[in-house]
Amino acid sequence: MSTPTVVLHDAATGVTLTLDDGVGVLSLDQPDSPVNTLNSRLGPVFEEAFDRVLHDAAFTALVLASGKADTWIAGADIEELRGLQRAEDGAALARGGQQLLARLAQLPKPVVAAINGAALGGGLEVALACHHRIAADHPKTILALPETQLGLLPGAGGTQRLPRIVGLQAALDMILTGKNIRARKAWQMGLVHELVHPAILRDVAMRRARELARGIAPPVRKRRTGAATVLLEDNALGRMVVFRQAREQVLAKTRGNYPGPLAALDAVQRGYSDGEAAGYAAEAEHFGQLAMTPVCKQLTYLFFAGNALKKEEVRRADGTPAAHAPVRKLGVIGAGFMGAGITTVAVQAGTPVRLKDAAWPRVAAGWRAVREVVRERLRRKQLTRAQFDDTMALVGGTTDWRGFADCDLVIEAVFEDLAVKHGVVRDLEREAPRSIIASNTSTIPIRDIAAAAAHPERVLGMHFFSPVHKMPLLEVIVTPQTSPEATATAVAYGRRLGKTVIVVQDGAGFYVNRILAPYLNESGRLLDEGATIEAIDRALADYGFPVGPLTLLDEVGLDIAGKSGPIMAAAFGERLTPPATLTQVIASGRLGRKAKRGFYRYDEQGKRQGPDESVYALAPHPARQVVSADEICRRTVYPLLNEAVRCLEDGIIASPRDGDIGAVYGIGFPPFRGGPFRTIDALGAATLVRELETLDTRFPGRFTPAALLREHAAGGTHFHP
Ligand code: 3H9
Repeated sequence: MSTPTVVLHDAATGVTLTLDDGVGVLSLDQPDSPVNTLNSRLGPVFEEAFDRVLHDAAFTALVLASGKADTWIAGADIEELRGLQRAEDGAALARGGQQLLARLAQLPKPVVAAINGAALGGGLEVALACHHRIAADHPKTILALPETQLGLLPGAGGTQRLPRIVGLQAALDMILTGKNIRARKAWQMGLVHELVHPAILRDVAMRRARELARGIAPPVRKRRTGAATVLLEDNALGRMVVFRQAREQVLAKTRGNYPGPLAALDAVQRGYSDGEAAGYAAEAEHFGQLAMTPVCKQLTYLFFAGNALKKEEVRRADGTPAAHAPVRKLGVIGAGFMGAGITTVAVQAGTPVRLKDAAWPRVAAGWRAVREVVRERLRRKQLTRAQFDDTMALVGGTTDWRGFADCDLVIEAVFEDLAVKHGVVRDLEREAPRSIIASNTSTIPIRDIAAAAAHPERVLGMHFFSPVHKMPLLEVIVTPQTSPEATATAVAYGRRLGKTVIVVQDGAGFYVNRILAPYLNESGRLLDEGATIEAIDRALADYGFPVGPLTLLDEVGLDIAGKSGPIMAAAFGERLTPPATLTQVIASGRLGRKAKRGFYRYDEQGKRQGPDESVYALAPHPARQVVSADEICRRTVYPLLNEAVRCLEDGIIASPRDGDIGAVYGIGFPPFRGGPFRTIDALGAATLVRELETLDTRFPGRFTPAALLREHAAGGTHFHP
């Protein structure tokens, strides 16, 4: 066996072509980057490598590999896409990518992709152009076309190649949702031909390349297609049905706010109706146009803002980074909905948890709630049976303080009552003397809770959102006394749980609930004034929220939401005082979905029926009238934006970026708008001030523009440079 010889190496791009016993290995290991991305410098280097393989008879086949441990190729360099100035440039970039991959696909020698990690966007498009795909069976191997999540569409042939490989419906599902496909699923759906242990990926890829070069057919798993799929996908009429349904689903889901999926659908359809060349042309045209849209700009902003936040260090007053301690064992007090949710994400991250409640039946209910979520992952084959058992073995239930002495962090999720929380703090300082004490309160100021502590420097808030295993945000709330080390530990641990963490200063409602308060209150006032439940929810879902505010209240639970009203009113007076109907609805005993009675009616199974019109009898004016969607959005969203600025002004949030991320990840503020501060920048601070002043004239006291907003309006400046 000969030793591999390096035929080409380009240090700037990290591309190396070696020749190993007749097989070329083209590997990418981008310097100074944790991932491989596709940038414009790569094109000419790849071209040169393809030429060598094509013209040099010593190469009988080619293997494409990544030099990174966990990613194959993470797609086009988003930073470079952000720099595109004109739609024509975007379209040209896409055409360039298509042509390069067409060359790869047309190489007359077999090309094998050895996929050992994330193959995303343009990365997956490279793999799709290869003749044979082998994936490492590892959790880090994910395949996806996430471009629509960035406001784009796959621009390097993905809309044309994927349907022909996995079938139309499976391809549309991937392209329109951008969802991640794990290695095993990719193999089952025919997206990759083989699945192998990561340790032998390279060897199998080399062997397969040699066999293919000798004309030996590889073992191929045949994609199973049911009769219904054949009926729908193998003829023009069936495909028309598929495209129509997909379009309806996209419109129902995006409400027309995201142009990417519709453009992708058009490109796929053109490929079928007018031929592949037309499909490729449509793909490139759309790519260029989408890259220029505000939606794309906001979504890419969120991508980079989220990444920057992930890496930000907690600093001491002198500017030096604060060290964080490892959380080797976690205590959770209170096995209710939130306590069980926190336990779930902690054990899934491998942390042993002591879960304490006052009585065994409550502990057992908490344990069952954890098991339910973990078992769902087993059912979906995201965990093996052994992993499931290992995860559940990390949950230790208790009704006393045994096992707390060596906890590094304890999160309390007990009843929202200050006296009860004080008792917990005192007990914890005795029983878990070296632990950081975190409260999951959503309403009580942390400094009030810390007042009972002998060591307030170890007390902070960790505000998780419900359901904990699904909601991506964590607010870490600090008081002036919280030590930077305690903060750093809570932040690092939150990140380990997979959460996006913002650090906020203490204050009623912290950040997320504070900006939510005027939004929810105003929807209640609109109800008082005669707007219908559907009109309010529809207007704000159309604006881009995942659900309308009254649906949100039903989902969260009216009792839970009702708790913050008096606290916000006490802290901020008239501006954030809840309106009559909200208070009445809560007082009438409606708890929302969990009690099958709220703003909506629910059947016995808890399935939502129509709005509950008997709510109107609780309003000061029971008669209903038409209120325009525009009025509803201005009344609810503008005070939310104004309150976000007040939070910045008051130092609750550290930056507009944190305010944007907190709102998008915490309450589902429409991502395509980039967050409250990006929305203000797009609207113009001066316009918002004018709008708020008009509203303030109609409803004195609730819409007074924040001073900082006025400053930006006067200076014509933006929150984001
Ligand atoms: C596309 O492909 C268009 C094509 O169809 C058509 C072309 C013609 N670009 O997230 P991490 C950086 S559109 C630039 O912390 P993880 C990231 O910013 C693209 N930078 O790691 C960060 O930088 P820094 C479609 C990128 O392990 C660092 O890498 N692709 C890109 O948690 C580490 O990232 C996507 O949308 C990129 N494409 O997750 C995939 N990818 O250290 C986006 C990563 O300076 N990427 N970076 O802050 C991801 O989803 C995750 O980064 C990934 C790794 C799963 C890969």
